[in-house]
Parts: sequence; C-alpha cells; structure tokens
Amino acid sequence: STVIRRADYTPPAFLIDSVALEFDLAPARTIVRNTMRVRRNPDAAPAPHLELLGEALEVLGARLDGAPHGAVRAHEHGLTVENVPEAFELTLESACAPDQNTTLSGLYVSSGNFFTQCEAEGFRRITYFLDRPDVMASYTVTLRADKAAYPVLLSNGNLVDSGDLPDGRHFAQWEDPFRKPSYLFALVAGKLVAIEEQITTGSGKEKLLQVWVEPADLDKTRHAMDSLIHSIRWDEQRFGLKLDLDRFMIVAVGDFNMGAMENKGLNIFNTKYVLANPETATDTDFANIESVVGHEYFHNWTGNRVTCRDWFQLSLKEGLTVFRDQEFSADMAAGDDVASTARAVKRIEDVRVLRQLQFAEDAGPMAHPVRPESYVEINNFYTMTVYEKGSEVVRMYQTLFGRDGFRKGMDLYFKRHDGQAVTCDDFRHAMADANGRDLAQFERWYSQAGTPRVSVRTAYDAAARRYTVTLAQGYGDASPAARETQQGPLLIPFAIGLIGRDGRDLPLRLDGEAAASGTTRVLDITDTEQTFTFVDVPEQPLPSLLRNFSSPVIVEYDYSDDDLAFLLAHDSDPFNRWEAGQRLATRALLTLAARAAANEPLTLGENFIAAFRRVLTDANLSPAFRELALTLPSETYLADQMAEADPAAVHRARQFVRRQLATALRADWLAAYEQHQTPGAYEPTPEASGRRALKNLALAYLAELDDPADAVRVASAQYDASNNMTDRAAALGALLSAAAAGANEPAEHALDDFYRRFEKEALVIDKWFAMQAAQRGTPAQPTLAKVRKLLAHPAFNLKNPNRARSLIFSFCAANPAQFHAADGSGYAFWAEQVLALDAINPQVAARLARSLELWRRFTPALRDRMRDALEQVAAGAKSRDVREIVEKALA
Ligand code: HT7
Ligand code: ZN
Repeated sequence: STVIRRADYTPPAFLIDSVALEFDLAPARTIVRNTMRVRRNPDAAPAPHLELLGEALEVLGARLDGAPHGAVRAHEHGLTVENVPEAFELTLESACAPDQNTTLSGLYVSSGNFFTQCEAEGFRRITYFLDRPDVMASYTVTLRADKAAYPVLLSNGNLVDSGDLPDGRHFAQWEDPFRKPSYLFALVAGKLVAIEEQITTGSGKEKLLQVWVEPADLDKTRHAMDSLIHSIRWDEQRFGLKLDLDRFMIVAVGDFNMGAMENKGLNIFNTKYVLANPETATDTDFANIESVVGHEYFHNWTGNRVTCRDWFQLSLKEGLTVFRDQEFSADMAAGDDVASTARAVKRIEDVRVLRQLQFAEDAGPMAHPVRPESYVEINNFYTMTVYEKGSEVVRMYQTLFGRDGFRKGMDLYFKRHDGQAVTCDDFRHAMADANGRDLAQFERWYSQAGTPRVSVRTAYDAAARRYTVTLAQGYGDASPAARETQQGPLLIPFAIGLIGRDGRDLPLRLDGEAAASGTTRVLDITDTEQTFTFVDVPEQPLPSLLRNFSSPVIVEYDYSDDDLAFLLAHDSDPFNRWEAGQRLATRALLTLAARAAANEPLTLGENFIAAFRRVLTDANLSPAFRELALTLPSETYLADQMAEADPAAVHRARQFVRRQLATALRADWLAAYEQHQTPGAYEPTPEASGRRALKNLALAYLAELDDPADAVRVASAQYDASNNMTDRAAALGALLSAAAAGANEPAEHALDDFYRRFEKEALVIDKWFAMQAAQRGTPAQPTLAKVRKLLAHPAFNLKNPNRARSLIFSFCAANPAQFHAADGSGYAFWAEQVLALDAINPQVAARLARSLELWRRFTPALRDRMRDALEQVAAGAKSRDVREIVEKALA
C-alpha cells in the first residue's frame, strides 16, 4: 500500500481559479458537468500533463477552451489531461451512481434525499479535480432535479437563481462568495423542511439561519437553532469573529460517517447531533449538540477562512476548533466565572475522554504525532490525537500567554493568513510573534508521539522554610511507533499549588522573587530535569500537581492514600479534587484486580468508603461534580493501567467495589436519589442535568445491591413517570443491571415498552440497541448471544453507521468484559463484522477494526486469540482503510 509522507509535499502544478458545476440529479445516475478555469502554478515545478483525481466515475466527455479534447486518459486514480496550455478552460462531463454509494463519501442517497460528504477526499468521487486542500477556487453550482421528488435544492453560499424546467424538473443556482478547497463543497437535495431565524450581527447585518430536517423531525430542531445562535454570539464576543455569509444552513442526515461537516455555509450533520426534544434526547445529547453545532460553526474561521495546506496539518483546524468548542461549552455553562465548578466539570469530562481514548491510542501501533509524518489512508487520521491532544496543545498556548495573549495570537493568525491554506507552524509562529516569545521548542508537541510523563520529587527544609519540587520529563516505555518520533524535552506548562495542613492554599513565592503572588503558579518545564524552589514555606505542604490538567501528561508522584483523601476533601482546584478521588479509586481497583486475577478474596477498606460517603453527602459540592467524583474509572481505563490487561479481573474488581459502595452507602444513595429530583418541565441546563446525573448515579448504585428489589421499584416508577429521555433511559439501564441479579421480567417488560414507544425515532432505537449491547452478561446469558439475535432484528441495518455503531461498536468497545470473553467468541464476532462492513463502508469498518489494536497489551491467552482474529481480517479485508489498521497492529 502506498504511504503518503509529509516530507514529500510539493505545491500543485496547476491552480484552479473557478469552478462551475452543473448537476442533473438522479439516484441511479447523476450527470455532473464541471467547467474549470485552470492555469499553471508559477510557484511549482512544471508538469507535462494535468493530473486530476477521480474515483468511481465514468467519463462522458471533455472540452478544452470550448473544443472537444481527445487527449484525456482515465485510469485507476483519475484522469490525465494531455496537451494543455498555460491557462485554459476545461469542461468535463462525468456520471456517478449515488444510490449505489454505500461508502457515504462523495454524493450519496439517504432516505431518498441527496447528500454529499467531501472531506477528506470525497470530492473526487463527484467530479475529476485537484482534490487537495491547497487548491482553492470560487464555486458556482447549478442543481437540476425532479421538483416533486426533490423540492429543496441547496449548495454553498447564496442562492442566486431558481426556477422551473420542462418535464416537472426545476433548478437552483448557488454562488459561494469565498474561495474554498474542494473538501468544503456540499449539496443537498430532497424533501426537507426548515426552521428559520433572522438575526442581526454585532455589525448590524441581517442573517438568515436555517436548520433543515425531514418533516417528522421539525419538532426536534429548536435546540440546534439556539446552539447556532449562541455560537455566533460567542465567536463575536470571545474572538471578534463574525459570520461572513448572509445565510447559514445546517442540514441533518440519518446516514453519516462522522458527527458533522463544516461545508461553507451548508453544514451537514449526523441527525444525532441535531435532533433533540426532551422525550427523545438525553442531557448528554443536548450538551453534545451544543458542542458539535459550535464546533462546525467555529470551523467557518478556523478551517474554512484559514484552511490546511495539506492533510498532515489537519490538527491546525481540528485541534484549534475542538479547543474553541470546549471553551464555548465551558463559557455557556459557567458564564464569566473562571473559577466556577461548572467550568471544572466540563474540563473533567474532556480530560476523561482524552485520557481514556487518546492516551490509549498513543500507547499502541497507531500512535502518531499531532501532525503525523505519514499515512496510508487519511480517513484513519481523524483521530483522538489530532483532535483531542491537538486541542490540549492549543490550550497550552492559552495557559502560557493567558486569554488576552492567546487572543492576540489568534488576531495575528487571521491578519496574516485569511484566505490561505497554511501549516501548524504558521499558527505557532503567530502565537510566538504576537506574544514576543520563542516557541521553537514547543514545535515538539506537534512532532513527537507518545504521552509524556512528569515524575515529581519534593523535599521540605523546615529550618530554611524552603520547599523544592524537582520535575523530570520522559516518555517511560513508549510504544515503538511513538519512540521513533521522540527527539528531546518538551516545553511543559505545569500548574502547581501548595496546600497547608489546614487545607488552605499557601501563598507562593519562588526563589528570587521579591514577594509572594497567587496560590497557583505555572512552572515552565523545558529541561529533562528541573528543580523549582519555593521560599517562605511555613510548614510541610502537600503539592497539588498539574492543576486543571495544564498539559497532556501523566504525573507520577508518591501520594499516600491519606494524601489523596486530603486532596479530595480540600484542594481548591476542583479538577485536582476529582483527580485525587480517581487516583485513590484506581489504586484500590488495580490492587483488587490483581487479587481477582489470582483468585484471592476481595476486601475494600473503610477509608475508601468513608471518602466516598464524604463526597456524596457534601452539599457544598455541586451535584454534577459529585456525580463525576463518585463514578469509578472505567474498566477500559483500568485495564490500560495494568502491566497485562485482564478485562475479566478488572470487571470483577470494579463490580465488587460498586456492590460494596452500594451496600455500605445504601441509605445515602436513597437519600441522594430523593433529594435530587427535578420536578417540573424538563430543562437541559447544567444545574438540572447535574441533579439528574447524581440522582441517576444513585439509582445505578442501588441496582448493584444483591437484593435489587428497591432499585427495581424505584426504577420502574421512574421509567413510567419520567417526562424526559435522560430519566427514562437511566431507569431502563438500572433495570437491565438488576436483571443480572435475577430480576429479568421488569427489564424485558421495559425494553418492549421502550421499543414500542419509540419505534419511529431512529436515534432512540439506536439507544435501545446500544443499551442491550453494553449490558452485563451472565454465564447463562452471554451478551454476545443477545447481540447476535439483535443483528437479525428487522430494525437492524448494517449500512446505517449510527445503527452499526449502536449495536456492534457498543459491544466491541463499551462492553470489555463480554467482548474479551476467554473463548475468543467476541473476537470472532468482531472479525466477521469488520469484514462485512469493509465491503459496504470502509471508513466505518476501519473504526471498528481499531478495537483490537492494543492486543499486545493483554494477557497471553487473549493475545493469541486476538492475533488470530486480526490475521483473519488482514487476509480478507479489501479496503486500504482496514488494511492500514490491521497491518499496523500486526507489524
Ligand atoms: N471536519 C469534519 C471531518 C469529517 C469527516 C472526515 C472523514 C470522513 C467523514 C467526515 N465527516 C466529517 C468533522 C469535524 O471535525 O468537524
Ligand atoms: Zn472539526
């Protein structure tokens, strides 16, 4: 397979200034006429021919400057156009088959309507083109289709003309006033309806906002529209960035490979990130919609106005835009209060995702730098590293320079690069120049893979009242993929506080400073090992390390259990309070997992239970924070921390602790359940969703009791009475847990009711599949048997990515204890499904293929079975997407 390398970048030999696209839309055969103004690029080496990229297209004709041009040659990767002059007009006519396109890349049909997905390389499946992000052109698009079947015809930019045509057809013509790369092209055609809002921007301009959906979904669009309006206001206020089009559209589609797509002025979204009303969507869905709507809207500047030179720079737009959406959600939850716990709750949620998924990626065969050096299939590099670690890298600029300094860097970036296709280096230089700082060393965050470790040693000299903190950085035993990228120490902004015996922060004064200032300081680590000395320290403090997770590293420090309990009770940094609880729990759970693996009896200390009780009953802590602090680290995260991952042992240990906490705190859980009801109309505010989260966590713990009668009674009542999906789904989840303790009938009854109630709501039926796939199994009723039965359910459809994810991915990625069954049955199922998906949708198949990439980290018996399954897939997979994943895993 061909490896594409960053070092091989060369500018395009030709540029395309303008594109006029005409579509005659029909599901079986769509005809595309593409007229381009092309010229040779004065900054590139001369090329003999124009090489256009194309895939799954049938060429129908070519004209050069108006005359038929015979010197065109179609081949596996596209079209070679020979004998071309310096500058010319080229018209190509081609055909594609949207209703046969199950890849959901290019032009495809979903529920009878037309949609496109062009990022990263889908435009070449629509027409022959220089399909690369550094070729930016002006687009005019004419859509023609049957008017009754496709009454709505949308594309990027402004509608400039429309009307009827003979034979019941009609047309619409769209013009995008901004030059753009081909990956931002979009069209939508079909039977859709919209809610609309007219808004006036800060500069007094009128804008039309629309959210387009299928008619039955119109009652689920309000939240997406509100989120869009909030996003527009936030970007104006926080970054001075205005909506630059007269019209901004969001369209929802049920078949979509990812979350959403930021096409200029015509964002296309997975229905999952648009549709919500209280009956169908959970608090998490509401929050995700706000964040994804924000994310795609923010791309209008970070991605569209300034785009990527090549796909190695993907994090330039994705890392930055994830950072922006995280800040948006935090500001929406917390307003201007920088110290609010709502802000910390958002930070904890984001860090939890990073640590569980990105740290794992960085420890395996797919480890790559934020700016990768090579790839086989670019779709495989829309990763946690590019997105989430990329966002942490951007966040570090803000930690180093403050909000104002970060804003100065952003302003300079847009001043320099608006309308250009640029690199991660350009962004770093803008940050450095705007803040007068040399950021050469910071480049390593973009080029080194693996998760850095900072090990900390401290010493207190009571006589001298000096406290030294020695910080050493390294990568531990990084994976081979990560090791080969590592060149030297990073610049790590390391936030620290010192806590006195009374639990209060001590004022901080570093050696050499005239006076103390502040209680949290950001230390810049630049060397492999560095010592910082605090002076005037009146007593031996307890250090609070890496406050607010100021850089994406692992901190190693020898806290005692008592230290951690103290931090959990007192740290003024809410992130580190949570972190202390997680460390305490991780330590206890890993000890128990080792005992479980050795078939030794399990016990849990009183101190652990007491620390949990203190959090649960501390009314000064927000319910949302308590819910996070009382949620144990996930089985996957715990297994990743073991020298040899043993999912069965982790499951036994974690279930044991859940049961112990359920039993010991039974009365407290019941009280918390009663105290955190949210009577009245449903509201997805952080406050109300925090109360629901804690109440439903209490219910989940109660469902772990040996006698599940209380939980079944409470959950059944909640299931019947709830006026919102958060509570109904939580109640169903509790009943499914109780089923594992023998209470089968109530769970079956609720599952049937849930299905009947929501049969017509695809996104809710996805939840129905997902909950069953993630259900705990028993030896008599393994979850896989249920999952196989559900594969044959009439509502299951492998071609729909949301449905495939809800059943297959939920089992393979969200149910480790069942997936990693000792007999290898989970792996055999995985191999079957990867191969089945490979023939339909390689992008989705490749995502599933990644479930086994950490196979070398497991116990020997599992490892052997995983390798067999990987080899089976390697032998049968056809797509470049899946092959890259399994070949890297096996290498
Ligand atoms: N920029 C978008 C990426 C995306 C995508 C990539 C590959 C294949 C399908 C895709 N759909 C959307 C999403 C985003 O980050 O905003
Ligand atoms: Zn994005």
